[in-house]
Amino acid sequence: MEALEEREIYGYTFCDACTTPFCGIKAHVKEGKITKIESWENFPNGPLCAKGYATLQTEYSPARLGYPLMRTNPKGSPDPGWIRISWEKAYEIIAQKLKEIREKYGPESVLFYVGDPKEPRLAVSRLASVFGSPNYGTESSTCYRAAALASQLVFGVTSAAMAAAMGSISEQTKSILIWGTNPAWTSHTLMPRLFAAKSRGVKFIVIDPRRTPTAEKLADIHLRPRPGTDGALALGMAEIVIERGLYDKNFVKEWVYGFDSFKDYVKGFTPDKVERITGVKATDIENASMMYAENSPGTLLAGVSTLMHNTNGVQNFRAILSLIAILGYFDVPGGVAVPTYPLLPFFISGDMLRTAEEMLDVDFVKLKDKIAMKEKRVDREFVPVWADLVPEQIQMNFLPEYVKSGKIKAALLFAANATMWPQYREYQEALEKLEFSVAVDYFLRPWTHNYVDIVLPAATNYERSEPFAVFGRKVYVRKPVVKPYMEARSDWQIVFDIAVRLGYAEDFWGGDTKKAMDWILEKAVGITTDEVQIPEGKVIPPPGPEIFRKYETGMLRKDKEKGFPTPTGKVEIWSTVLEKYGFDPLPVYKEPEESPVSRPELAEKYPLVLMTGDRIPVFTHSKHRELSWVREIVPFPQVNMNPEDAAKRGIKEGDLVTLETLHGSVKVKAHLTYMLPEGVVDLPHGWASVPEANANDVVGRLFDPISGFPSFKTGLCEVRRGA
Ligand SMILES: Nc1nc2c(c(=O)[nH]1)N[C@H]1C(S)=C(S)[C@@H](COP(=O)(O)OP(=O)(O)OC[C@H]3O[C@@H](n4cnc5c(=O)[nH]c(N)nc54)[C@H](O)[C@@H]3O)O[C@H]1N2
Ligand SMILES: Nc1nc2c(c(=O)[nH]1)N[C@H]1C(S)=C(S)[C@@H](COP(=O)(O)OP(=O)(O)OC[C@H]3O[C@@H](n4cnc5c(=O)[nH]c(N)nc54)[C@H](O)[C@@H]3O)O[C@H]1N2
Ligand SMILES: [Mo]
Repeated sequence: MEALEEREIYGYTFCDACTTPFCGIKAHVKEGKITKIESWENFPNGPLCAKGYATLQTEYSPARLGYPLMRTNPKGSPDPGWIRISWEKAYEIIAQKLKEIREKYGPESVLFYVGDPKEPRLAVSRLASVFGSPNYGTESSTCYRAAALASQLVFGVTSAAMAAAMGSISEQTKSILIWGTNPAWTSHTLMPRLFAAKSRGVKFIVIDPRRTPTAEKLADIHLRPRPGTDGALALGMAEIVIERGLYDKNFVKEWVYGFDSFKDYVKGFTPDKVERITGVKATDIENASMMYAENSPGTLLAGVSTLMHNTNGVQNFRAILSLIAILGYFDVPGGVAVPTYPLLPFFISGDMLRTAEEMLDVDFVKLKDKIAMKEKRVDREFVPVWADLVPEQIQMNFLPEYVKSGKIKAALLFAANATMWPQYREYQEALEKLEFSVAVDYFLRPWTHNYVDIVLPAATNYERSEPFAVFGRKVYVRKPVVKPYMEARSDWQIVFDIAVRLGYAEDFWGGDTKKAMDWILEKAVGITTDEVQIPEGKVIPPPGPEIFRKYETGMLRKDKEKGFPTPTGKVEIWSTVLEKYGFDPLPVYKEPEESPVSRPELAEKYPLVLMTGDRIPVFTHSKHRELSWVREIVPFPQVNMNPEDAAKRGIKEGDLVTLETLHGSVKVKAHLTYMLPEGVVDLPHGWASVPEANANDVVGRLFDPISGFPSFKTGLCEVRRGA
């Protein structure tokens, strides 16, 4: 009896403040209301942070969307004239419109999209496939996936990027290169592992222009390059390592394709030359390279989105991965290791790919169907490498072009924020031009929803059960902790309901989302959700011990041959794939399209280098601004700048300033801090709710031609006092 009472009092769910199911929440529930939340004990991730606790304010926010809304004024009107409609009416309109548009323009003219909140992804991706549209996209068009693409090009698998994102650290690790990431503020649950490594004597090299808490607490050596020059720095480190004979000669001889050309190329990146490019002292580059090579094995923890936020991102990251490769740090104990038995592996055409969500199941999203439809992808003419190597999603950055050319006519948008893109007004216009669009969210967000036809209310992480969570070899499920707010429904349920009305009942388990989750789990690990206890979770024992150097035993290739799943079977520092597409096959360094070096005349007017979107600890992107528990901590938008730069411009702490680039301007307060080096400023993103401070007004639409990623981190700007 006691146990039963316990279950009535506590509910367990995954926090959704970040992206995927991340930390665990234990909710105290009384008479159907949550009275208090705390960390779920023994959950693999935690404890809860300020954002996590603030999810309780989301739950009970009076601003939440409670029922479906439909516009009554035409698009373009300042007021959409929202009226309440029933779910039945909403579904009827959606199904009818989608059928009409499919009839008229073909199924590929409908875009399916999920933003950074990743929980709806599997369901939405499946619906796109069943509907017959390969045009399913996500926010990964600016995040993680380009680093995974770089890893595919070098190693044939995405896993090096995944390892670099999650931190592949073990007892054998002797050095850690933290490159372009600040986990103290963005992945706090990693910090205990990093501090433990530090106390074991592991050496830390941090590469970040800013003096972050991560660098201050951990770095033995902190290099502060000009943003976007990381490729040159990696090539310079490779030059030192090769010149001094510190690389892994056996590995290179046996497994690296293009080493001689690479060796010749890096000769142009001597420490002095790299100092001139990056601004990092030659001796510091030498010391860092020696430390990383001599404390072997080393691993990598990298800003897998940040480092890609410039026009040469894929090649820069390939240069970093090439350094890892020649040092022999790939897939060795303590190095950048690939998990041997990922719970839900993602096998396709010989590559062991793994998506950001860990739980993406190939069959569930019908990846084969997407590949069969790939000629109908709208991104092919813009980013052919991405279109061929990223089978599960299209590149979203060219949405304005897709709509202008008439290829995309309608959109189903889950957790979308139109202002996350550079020059976001063009994306708002694109949405406005569509014949039909639907958005699903917790809140009415005018900056996105003013441009769509119907808005549907999503149930929160306290109110839904889908999806389950996977950590390593552990599976967790949850049950709704409380009833949904008003008429809100879970994202998965909304997808399934729409699918049933489109005539896909059979493909969507008659609308039963639990049966769908059971199907995935059963197929992957032979259990159903009912077999996973709450809160204990379920360990699925691995079939054997971890195996390293999998390329030696044929474990990386579908044909079971030794080697890597690349065209040459080797680590491709010289990429035969890029060569085929007409790109430089070596990981060449190119200046950002707008930099003091590439555009000196522009730098005269805009002398400061601009990074946008360095994360704020208490917000995730555009979220949480409405929650007083965290908004009190960071109440208004500000630009962070070095006090010397400020003094030259007569700017004092708290002054209202205008930050201007070639592409636009914003008005924010100045915060003076030695965290920033001289000549570099940092403008946080996500202030959609303060329109005159939206970072994506000042970022230009300049893209990496391989991945299509925007240059969020490498602009040129000027800051002046006053509005
Ligand atoms: N200038 C600049 N721009 C950037 C970046 C940068 O560094 N600089 N970073 C880029 C990166 S890496 C990323 S990942 C993107 C992120 O950008 P987005 O993907 O746009 O993420 P959010 O701003 O969090 O928007 C999420 C929306 O989903 C809603 N939502 C939250 N949870 C749920 C849910 O479970 N279901 C539903 N239906 N809705 C939900 C929220 O209310 C919000 O409106 O921004 C990119 N944009
Ligand atoms: N609190 C919070 N946490 C988050 C998020 C959030 O919005 N808020 N967003 C989540 C998401 S989607 C993402 S993608 C991750 C991002 O995770 P991180 O990459 O850790 O996020 P950033 O704060 O952008 O940190 C990047 C660091 O790189 C530095 N940097 C910027 N440009 C360059 C460059 O060109 N070269 C080098 N070497 N360094 C550079 C910045 O100074 C900054 O300290 O965070 C996730 N976690
Ligand atoms: Mo991201």
